[in-house]
Amino acid sequence: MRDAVTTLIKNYDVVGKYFDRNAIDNLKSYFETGTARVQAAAAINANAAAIVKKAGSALFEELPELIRPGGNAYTTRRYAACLRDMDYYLRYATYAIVAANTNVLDERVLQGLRETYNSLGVPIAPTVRGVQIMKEMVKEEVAAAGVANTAFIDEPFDHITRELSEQDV
Ligand SMILES: CCC1=C(C)/C(=C/C2=NC(=C\c3[nH]c(/C=C4\NC(=O)[C@H](C)[C@H]4CC)c(C)c3CCC(=O)O)/C(CCC(=O)O)=C2C)NC1=O
Repeated sequence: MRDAVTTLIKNYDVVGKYFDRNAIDNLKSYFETGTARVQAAAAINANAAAIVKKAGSALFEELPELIRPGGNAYTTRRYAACLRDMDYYLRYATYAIVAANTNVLDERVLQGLRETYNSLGVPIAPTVRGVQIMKEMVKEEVAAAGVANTAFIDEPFDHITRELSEQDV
C-alpha cells in the first residue's frame, strides 16, 4: 500500500536520484492539498452512512429494475450486499484521498473484482453509476464543510469507474 510520498521515494530510489524539480513540484502539490484532504476525510466520516444510503436510493430510483424481481439487487440479502459494496467504495476512496494515491484501491478493492462481479451477475454499468452518484454527493458534503476546490475528490471514484469498466482484450 503506497501514498503519494512513498511512491515518489520509491521511483527516485530505483534510479538512485535526488528529488528533481518534477519531484519537488509533486511534493509541493501533495502538501498544499494536505489540509483539504484531511478535511474531506472528516466530512466523509461524519456523513458516511447517510451518503451510502442516499446514493443507494438515488441509484435505485434511477434504475428501479435493479430491485425488481430478476434484478441483481432484488431480495433483502442482495440489496444489503449492494449497499455494503457502496460502503466499501466510499471507505477505500477516503483512504485514497488521504494518501493522494489510488494504490490502496488496486490492492484492496479492485483486484479480481470484475471477475467476481461477472461470475455473480452483478452488473458493472449500474455499479459504476452508483460510484459516480456517490462521488457527486461526497463533493457536495466536502464543499459544505468549507473546502473550496473539491476536484481532488474525483480521482479515486473515477479510478474505480475506469478499472471496473475496462474491457477484456
Ligand atoms: C473491500 C473490497 C470488497 C469488495 C469491493 C467486495 C465486493 C463484493 N460484492 C459481492 C456481491 C454483491 N455485490 C452486489 C452489488 C450490486 N448489485 C447491483 O445490482 C448493484 C448495481 C450493485 C450495488 C451498487 C450484490 C447484489 C452482490 C450479491 C450478489 C449475489 O450474491 O448474488 C461479492 C461476493 C461475495 C459477497 O456477496 O460478499 C464481493 C466480493 N468484497 C470485498 O471484500
